[in-house]
Parts: sequence; structure tokens; C-alpha cells
Amino acid sequence: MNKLRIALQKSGRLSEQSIGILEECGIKFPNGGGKLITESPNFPIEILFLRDDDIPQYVEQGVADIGIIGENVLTESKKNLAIVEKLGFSSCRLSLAVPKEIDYPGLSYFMNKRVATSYPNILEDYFNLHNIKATIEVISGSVEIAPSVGLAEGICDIVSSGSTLRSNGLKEVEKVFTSQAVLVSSGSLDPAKQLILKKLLFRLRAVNNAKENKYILLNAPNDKLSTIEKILPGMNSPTILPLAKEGWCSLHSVIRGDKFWDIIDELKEAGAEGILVVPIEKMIL
Ligand code: PRT
Ligand code: ZN
Repeated sequence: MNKLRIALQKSGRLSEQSIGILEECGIKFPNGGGKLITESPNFPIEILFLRDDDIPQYVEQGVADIGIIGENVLTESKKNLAIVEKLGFSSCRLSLAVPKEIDYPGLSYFMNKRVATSYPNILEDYFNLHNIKATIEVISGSVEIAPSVGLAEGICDIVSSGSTLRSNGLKEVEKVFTSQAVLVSSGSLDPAKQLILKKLLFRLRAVNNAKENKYILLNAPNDKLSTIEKILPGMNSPTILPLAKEGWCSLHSVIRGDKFWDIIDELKEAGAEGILVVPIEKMIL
């Protein structure tokens, strides 16, 4: 039977969440064993475990049908792959950083300087866009020590919390690129594989929509309902159920998780009581 082959990072920052998101989609995998290829017993999918930098090439050549990588790796690879879905984890940025004691004058600082990075293509495009002529020193790891050992006057590297930069006496001065994990495809799948991908995407979206949203329940006097409904930026009209208590009802709706703290005071002022906000496990739109 036809199976969709997905390339995932073997071990690293993307691995756990890549497998995790497939598991949340109800797709099971045999446990560990250090295998480089494995298949699911309950979904027509095979996993190929690779170094993340190799994934674009495998997908471009059709050895894997789809893959999960950081957008930074995708763009750096210059491979012609389509982003099928942004997955919302492993968010980071690629930034320029300089020694913290530098009185940074703006991008002109980098003119005729040496900048160490593992992302020469992204950096070159960025410098070209801003008309900066600099020498890009390509190194594959420990980029942040380049200024202190005299290899470069600045670096361009992945930043997440910023603590690696700080502990190496550097400061972030420009954001070059923002990234998150993405599902990529070469765009040339046969109809049977396209159908499997469609099923996978349906599940992925249900999982990700659920993560972004919360289910809210509250009690309110009937005469305050219309005010409360206006405050709730729900996806559809809320569900309203009468309470045993005369003149009161219970209102249920879905809100974006990040909006809750913006509206809680308004809801209370409008007369809402007994407010519950609960996570949603899957959400089909
Ligand atoms: O072995 P393989 O080649 O497969 O893995 P890798 O070592 O190349 O990559 P890995 O596992 O380190 O990262 C995989 C992907 O995770 C990256 O391509 C990014 O898309 C994403 N990601 C998210 C990160 C980070 N956050 C991150 N913080 N990748 C690397 N870092 C490193 C960064 O290089 C720097 O050394 O963490 C340090 C900075 O972190 P903070 O928190 O101190 O700022
Ligand atoms: Zn890598």
C-alpha cells in the first residue's frame, strides 16, 4: 500500500516536538530502537530520521515526500520546496550580534567587517538588500566565540532566549530572519500520497487550532447577555443555556487563548460570574 514518507530530525531541538505533534494527531510509532526508518501501525506514514540540514535535499529529490524543518534551514538550503503548514514550535530568530562594548551605529557597522555565521545564504541576501559589503566567514558551530578569538567582528546566529549571546559577551543588534518549524513538500506527490497528506493536514490543523483556542464558560443574568456577547470575540454565536436559577443563563464560547486576559475585566464588569476557561484538545473548523 502507498505510504507517505516524512523526514524528521533524528536528534536535536526539533525531534521531540516533531514526533510529539504526530502523536497528538493520533499517529502511533513503535518505540525507539535507534532505527533510521520506521512506520506507523495505524496511519499510512513512514518516518525517515535524518540530520535537519539534509532534509531539504531528501524532500527535493523525492526520497522523502514531506519533512519538518526550521524555516531557517529551508531558506538557507535554497531548495524549491513549498511550506505546507507552519507548525508553531521551535520559534527562534537569526540575528546579527556584536561585542557588547561596541557603540553600535547601525548596519553600517558591518561595512567591510568580517561576520561569522552558519547561514551564509540568508546573511548574504540580507546584506545585499541593505547594500552592506562585508566578508562572510562560514563556520559550522560555536559561532558565538568567533569575535573573542579574532575570527570576526560580528556574528549572525540563531537566538532564542538571548542567554548564549550574553554569556559570550555579545549583544543582539539586528533581527535578520524569524523562524519556526514548518512542514515542507516538494509539491509533486501522486494522488494517493496527496490524499494521505490531506488527512494529515486535517489532523495537524485540528491539533494546532485547539492549542490556540480556549473554551470559555460563564454565568450571567439574562439582561446582561447582549453586552457580554459583544465582548466575546467568539468564532460563532455562543451557546446559551438557561440555568436553574431564575433569570440567569450559562454562556459557552471559544476564544483565542491570548485574548483572555484582555477581556476578563470587561466580562466581570458586565456581570459575568463563575468564569471557567478550559483547554480544547482537538478543534475541527
Ligand atoms: O544534528 P542536526 O544537524 O540535525 O541539528 P542541529 O544541531 O543543526 O540543529 P538543532 O537541533 O540545534 O536545531 C534545530 C532547529 O531548531 C534550528 O534549525 C532552529 O530552526 C530551531 N531552534 C530553535 C534553534 C534554537 N531555537 C536555538 N536556540 N536552533 C538552535 N539554537 C541554538 C543557537 O544556535 C545558539 O547556540 O541555541 C543557542 C541560542 O539559544 P539562546 O536561548 O541562548 O538564545
Ligand atoms: Zn543541522
